[in-house]
Amino acid sequence: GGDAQSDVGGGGDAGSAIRVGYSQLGAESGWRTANTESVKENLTAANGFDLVFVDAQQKQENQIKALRDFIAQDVDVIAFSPVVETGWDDVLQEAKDAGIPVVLVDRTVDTTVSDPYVTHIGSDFAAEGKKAGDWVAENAPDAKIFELQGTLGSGAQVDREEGFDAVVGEQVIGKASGNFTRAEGRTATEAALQAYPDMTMIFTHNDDMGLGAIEAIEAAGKAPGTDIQIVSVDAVRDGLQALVDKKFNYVVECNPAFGDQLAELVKKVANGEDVPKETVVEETTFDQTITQAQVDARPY
Ligand code: GZL
Repeated sequence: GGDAQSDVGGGGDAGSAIRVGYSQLGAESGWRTANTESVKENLTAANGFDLVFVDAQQKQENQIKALRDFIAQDVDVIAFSPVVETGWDDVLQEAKDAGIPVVLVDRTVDTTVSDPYVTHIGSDFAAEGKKAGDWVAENAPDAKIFELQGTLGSGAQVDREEGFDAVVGEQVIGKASGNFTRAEGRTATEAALQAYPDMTMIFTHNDDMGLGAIEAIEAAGKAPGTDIQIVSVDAVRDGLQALVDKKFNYVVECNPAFGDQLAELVKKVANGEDVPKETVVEETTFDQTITQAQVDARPY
């Protein structure tokens, strides 16, 4: 009775491994590789999982194909981090019709399917954008800001932009996407330096694009962190190193290392136990008071 999501489970009974189909969106950033490591370190055979892990190289059609393969294999649980928010209606309905519970990881979906997933674990991206905006309002109220956006249409991009712009949107003089990668962050910044010569700050939706921006700013003979300040999100080690080196000015942490919490959630889902609809991972912020020792101690 009920729809598939309300009587989830029927998955791993006691003893047999829980078969998890996991669609990871790509390996585009330091954050993503740390997230993949955390998932693989926790959803192990020793922990009772049989993990089928598929990387989509940031292509939605690859993720949809992977999800359909998981449905065909009748896995116990599907987990995925959607590269963009929309375009999942058909495959989410197919998973629901197949009675396979879906666990949403990291990024978010915008779908017409009712009750499309059992639980979501990830960051509050709007809160991350707000934290960055609050720092700018406090420390650089006259900054002319270029916003270097993540993958257009991804939950992380949409919500970080919303959170940031709600605080200091009137200081934003231009926006362009660098697709969360270092290389595209560099090319987008090269163009922005031409288009917005009066720019004094870049708000980048992740560290990798910010590191590309540093390359472009230095190639243009300017000093990142002073001529052009940089506010970033993620706090992977390379981003925090840029902060110690005074090339970044402020970094909002986005924590990828929630594989342990994910493993617990998946176990409960497979066993038909109640789980919270939402698990927001803990994360903080960093400024230039950070020490080299703190950076060296970071696990990723
Ligand atoms: C955020 C995650 C984002 C990171 C980027 O949870 O989806 O995707 O901020 C990554 O580094 O590419």
